[in-house]
Amino acid sequence: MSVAIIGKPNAGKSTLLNARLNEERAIGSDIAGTTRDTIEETLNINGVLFRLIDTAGIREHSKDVIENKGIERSKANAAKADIILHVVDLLNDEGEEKFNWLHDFDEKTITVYNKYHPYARHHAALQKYKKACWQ
Ligand SMILES: Nc1nc2c(ncn2[C@@H]2O[C@H](COP(=O)(O)OP(=O)(O)OP(=O)(O)O)[C@@H](O)[C@H]2O)c(=O)[nH]1
Ligand SMILES: [Mg+2]
Repeated sequence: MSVAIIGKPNAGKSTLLNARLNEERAIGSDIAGTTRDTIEETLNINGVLFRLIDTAGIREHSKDVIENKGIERSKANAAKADIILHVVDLLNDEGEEKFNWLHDFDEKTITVYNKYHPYARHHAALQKYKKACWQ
């Protein structure tokens, strides 16, 4: 079962991968665009093998050639994965809107609301996603 972890730069994708693997497999940092290429690892959860794919953060208007190649790979991996984890940064991403192209994969997409912090309740993004967070 392949699982593509996708989202905007800095959303916490690599951190999520590392947390699930319990090791620092991918470099995570507060510099947007840290992951340039995809990183794959297998994870066995109760006998079910998952192939976790950490991807380059997706932004629509990058002028960086290498970053754009990474973004193309992110989208390609999302398209062919069995499951998409769409990581959303609640702390910093005020105007989060789902990527338009991601709607094609709604039935296999799980949104992961990341960076939830109680002290940030005033954030617009958190208000918007409050229902989803607490349901
Ligand atoms: N406060 C907070 N910070 C987090 C959380 N998850 C990740 N971070 C931080 O967010 C920053 C970005 O994390 P990464 O995992 O590198 O993000 P990414 O989505 O892989 O970023 P790119 O590779 O650039 O696309 C790092 O400084 C992490 O420590 C969280 O749940 N809460
Ligand atoms: Mg990363």
